[in-house]
Amino acid sequence: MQPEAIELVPQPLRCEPLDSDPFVLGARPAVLVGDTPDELAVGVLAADLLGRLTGRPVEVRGHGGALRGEDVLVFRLAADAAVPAPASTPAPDREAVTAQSYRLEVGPGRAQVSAPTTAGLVAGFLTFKQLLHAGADGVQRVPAVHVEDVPRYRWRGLSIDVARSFLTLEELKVVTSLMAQYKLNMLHLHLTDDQAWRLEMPSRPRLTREAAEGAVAGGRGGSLTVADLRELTTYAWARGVTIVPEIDLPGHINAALRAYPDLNPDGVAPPRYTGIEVGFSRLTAALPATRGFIQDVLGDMARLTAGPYVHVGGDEVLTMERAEYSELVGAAAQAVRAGGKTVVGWQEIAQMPLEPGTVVQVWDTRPSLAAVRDASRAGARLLMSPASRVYLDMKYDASTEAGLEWAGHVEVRDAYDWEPSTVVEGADPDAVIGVEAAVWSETLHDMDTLLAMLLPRLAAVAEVAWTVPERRSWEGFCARVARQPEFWDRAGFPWHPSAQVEWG
Ligand code: TNX
Repeated sequence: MQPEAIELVPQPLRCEPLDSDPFVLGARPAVLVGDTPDELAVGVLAADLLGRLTGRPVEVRGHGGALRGEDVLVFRLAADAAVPAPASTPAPDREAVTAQSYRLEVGPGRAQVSAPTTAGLVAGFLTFKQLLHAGADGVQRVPAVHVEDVPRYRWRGLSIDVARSFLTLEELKVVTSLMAQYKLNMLHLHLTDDQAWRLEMPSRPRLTREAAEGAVAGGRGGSLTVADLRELTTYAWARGVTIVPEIDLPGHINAALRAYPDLNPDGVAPPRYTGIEVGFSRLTAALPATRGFIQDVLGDMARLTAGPYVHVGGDEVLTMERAEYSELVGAAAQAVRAGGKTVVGWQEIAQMPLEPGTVVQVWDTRPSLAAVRDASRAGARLLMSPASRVYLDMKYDASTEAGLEWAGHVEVRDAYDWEPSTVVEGADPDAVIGVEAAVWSETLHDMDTLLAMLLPRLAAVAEVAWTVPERRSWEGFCARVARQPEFWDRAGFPWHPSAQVEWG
């Protein structure tokens, strides 16, 4: 029997079609797992998805629990299943990346995912799911295959701006499962901006009481409760995704200035802002209320987030001297560290002294990046989000209805054909922690518009972040991504039929 073409996005490290019969998702599939709660969680996720595909409930049992005639999907948590990190993985992340690796072995009657961690098991299952296609007879099959896979970068992110226009908890879950489909593992939530404050802060209840309903004109208001964040965190965890919350300061802060008038030099709350200009609002270091505010909200944020990172923003403060900027961002960073978390900030924070390990998110490649280069040599990590490549709120071309154009048009090939380690000239390649796409919502006010901006470009960025350079090619990506609309259409996701890809 002719081995079928294996079309995966992102492309795995190694993938060998086997010359045997496929795995058939027949009348009696079952999921078998080891006896840890984590394995059970992955098993339940898998059984749920397979159950939806087959229209019948799928049982989860222990490893010895297969019944005769069942087609089994087996999950095995095992240290010896680890696939070593590739040579192009930055040295500090070798271990973290290996922990996300998996092996997948598919043949008739049995498919097995083995991995050293739950995150690896989830990644392996999502590969299995991508390989599952319905034949002309309507039966779902996975070709016989052996996959050994490990990501290049530990941080494969998507940043979502819920501040300019809100997304509900349920919508954020949809985004999270789409991320997981492409093995993206960091969901960055831009929770605050001039227009609104979107997350309940226990120490500062006025933020969401007074400033949650704002939005860009035409956008949506709303906010997440602490319980919502907890629910999203669990949902994301089960799919291998960690949440990175951002509280943006000392600029992009008009919403907070409205809720707490004592943050304004004249003590007067400014009006609601619904425009799309940036850089006009600011905290003021000399005011007595400012320090306490920073400590309260970043202390809350460090406590509320389950993941290891808190993003403090720091971008586009156009009206502040460097000393005051350093004082305010320094206070934010200190509050994050006091809460036991690692600081992330936009590239502007590289102009001040940083603790080693701080993550600097590169977004604007027009100005000199000498300060970012120097920070990387002094121990900062770099997260690559060059706007001209991965700002997925940029129009594909002049005919795209929604979207901005300040960083140019970003076609699928632009999002695909670039190398993260050369974005910042002279930076230490070992400093690169990963890649993150971003969607800003000034012009994206509903899920359908957002999804058509993400698809197919999110798949392109995911491959940049996951796949080693020697396994990547634009032609290869085109051939593989052309099969993805099957999933998008089944989920009812709108997508952009870019003319750069020959859709099957
Ligand atoms: C730049 S990226 C911004 C955002 C805008 C975005 C629009 C960054 C750190 N700041 O405030 O929403 O451009 O593309």
